[in-house]
Amino acid sequence: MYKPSLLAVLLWTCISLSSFANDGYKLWLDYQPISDSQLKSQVEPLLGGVYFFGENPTYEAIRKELNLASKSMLAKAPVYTKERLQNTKLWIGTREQLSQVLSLDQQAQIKALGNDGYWRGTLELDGKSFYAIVGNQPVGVLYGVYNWLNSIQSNTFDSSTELSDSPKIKLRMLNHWDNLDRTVERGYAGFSIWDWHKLPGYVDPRYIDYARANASIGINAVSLTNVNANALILTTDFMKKVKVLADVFRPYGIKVFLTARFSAPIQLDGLKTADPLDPEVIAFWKKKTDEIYSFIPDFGGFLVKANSEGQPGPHEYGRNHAEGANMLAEALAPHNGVLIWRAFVYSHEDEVDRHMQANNEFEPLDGKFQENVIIQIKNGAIDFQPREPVHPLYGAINKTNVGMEFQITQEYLGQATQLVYLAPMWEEVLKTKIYRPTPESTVASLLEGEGTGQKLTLIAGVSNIGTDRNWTGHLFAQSNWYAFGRQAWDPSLESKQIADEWIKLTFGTNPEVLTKIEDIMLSSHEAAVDYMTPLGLHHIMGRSHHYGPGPWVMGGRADWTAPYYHNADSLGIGFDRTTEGSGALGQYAPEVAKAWSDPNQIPEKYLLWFHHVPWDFKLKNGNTLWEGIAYHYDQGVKEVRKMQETWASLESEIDPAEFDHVRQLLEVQEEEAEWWRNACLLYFKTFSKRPFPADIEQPEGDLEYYKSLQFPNAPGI
Ligand code: BDP
Repeated sequence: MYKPSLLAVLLWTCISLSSFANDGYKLWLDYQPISDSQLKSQVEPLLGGVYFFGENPTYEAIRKELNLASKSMLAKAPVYTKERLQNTKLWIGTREQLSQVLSLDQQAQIKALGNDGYWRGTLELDGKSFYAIVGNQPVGVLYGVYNWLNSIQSNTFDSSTELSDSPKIKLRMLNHWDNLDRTVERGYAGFSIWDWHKLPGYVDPRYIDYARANASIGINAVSLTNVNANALILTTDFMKKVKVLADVFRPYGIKVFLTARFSAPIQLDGLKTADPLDPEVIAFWKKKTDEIYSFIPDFGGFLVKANSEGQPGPHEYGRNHAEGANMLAEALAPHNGVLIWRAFVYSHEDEVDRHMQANNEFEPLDGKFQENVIIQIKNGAIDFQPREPVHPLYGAINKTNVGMEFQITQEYLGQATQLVYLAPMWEEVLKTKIYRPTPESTVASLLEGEGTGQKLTLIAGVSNIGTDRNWTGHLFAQSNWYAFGRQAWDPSLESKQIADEWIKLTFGTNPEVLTKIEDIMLSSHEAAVDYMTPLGLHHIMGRSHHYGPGPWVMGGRADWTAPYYHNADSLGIGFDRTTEGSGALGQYAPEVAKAWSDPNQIPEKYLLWFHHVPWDFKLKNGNTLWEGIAYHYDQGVKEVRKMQETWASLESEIDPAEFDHVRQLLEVQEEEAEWWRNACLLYFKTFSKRPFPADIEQPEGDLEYYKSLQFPNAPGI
């Protein structure tokens, strides 16, 4: 008789345990078995009689999703019926397809929801009731189905309640900063998921899972390549590869965009110039664009970074951004394509405060861009800092389409080792009052086109996705992808509500787990700001890789050094952007400029962003500025320890693999938070020459040691 050795038994145990472990691959689409009997009694009959009104590739995608969900939630496949009335319970179709069974009122209500909207609820016909998921277009139906599945997973589904929703923003877009060699600029989750070498022949199933994940949260556009662009993506060989991705994404309602390198006419066709007014250049882009559309008839358009950080652009030829953008927009217009032009434009040759340069470039051009151009503006004027006041370009231009650029990848927010839930930061930006173009305007209302009538609306996020098994490196970084999609769909959503949704989908519906994880997530951003850049400090990260603290970073171009931003000296610290300083505050609406010009009135979180303040300046709570800085750094570390404790208390409730993954990373985060606190406080003390408050954990270590640290393997450069 075969007797297994101890080793074999151990191995087997490991294998079977690991097959239960959750590696995070399924994201928030990990359809758990339904344990609640009441919920099951509602869902089971519906999936036992599904009827589709018609056929198309998106319905095929829905069918695949229902198969997956049903097998996992109910341990059986759904039953699809061919006859509308017999044995059917769940109806899926468009408003037009269901027009015979919807009342005129219902049809009008659904029509008003637009292309991507959906309605779900119960319909009565011939004394029988049916649950229906209806959209104006198949993609709206898809969103409705995902919303329905989401409600089942979070145990909120109730067939007697009608529900409808539609997005407030037209383009909800991921910007990948993926290079053609599969490295990812500012990528902390492995390599690019676009396997250019194996495309077009091999379609990695991951592309489909990526599309499912995006569609489930309403993302409907992706730019595949880095904004620091490589012209080769525009060659015919690459178009064939991109076409395959576009074909995979189409049923999921996702359009593909590419980044266009402004000098491509020179690099690809050997032209002598890339001058946007040159007839040969114009002809090049027209031909190139027509060729792309011959492969991808619904190609979204181009995303362009020009004349910034060394990228080529119209300035080389004495042309402005509008001339550059409009030339490309004209090539796209006959195909209904969109040209997204980034406002992240600054130059070290310009002596003016970097904060002001984008406004200086773009305000005079307001109204001069073609209708199919969107100016994509980062949330703040410097660069995705842990906390950044809103970009003054919002509201300053209002005769041009504007769109938001957030950064989901955590370049400045802990990269792959830190748990930082970003939705509260985005919510803060979206809700900021900007008073232009109307006295009520907020960033969100402007993005939605209120007050400007802007039709082409956009919220983009720089992707945090890579080849890591769990897609985003840190399990909790998945919540940022999720939250981005939700906020882009509806910028008025609260970050707490989104956290709730994600937690239920990821960890289940146990209320204790929910409350604890919510605490961790909702405190995480403020904690990171505290231990990195409190009170409006900014851009004091390590050189180039931006990993860890580097308030001492000097040398090279001034606007890439830390002292350019913190200006610490024996008197005080901060960047004076008042009229006595750079004057950047004058670029905001007068209401904002006035309130923020006074160091005693400005919200303290932005104090050092706009003011150079003496070390003994009195904060609202009576502490001096120096004490306040020290308390914030200390508080940040304490918050991370609290997060660790809360997580530890959840051990019995969380999948062991997930639990341990997060536990280990929180340990790293604690060390990194301490490092930030120690290094920054020791460094700033060399200027303030004041003691640390006695009741904080005293910063340890030697400043010279912190300065000497090198990270040649830091990812994402
Ligand atoms: C900065 C990044 C850099 C990007 C740049 C951009 O450090 O890698 O190329 O933004 O947005 O945050 O273009």
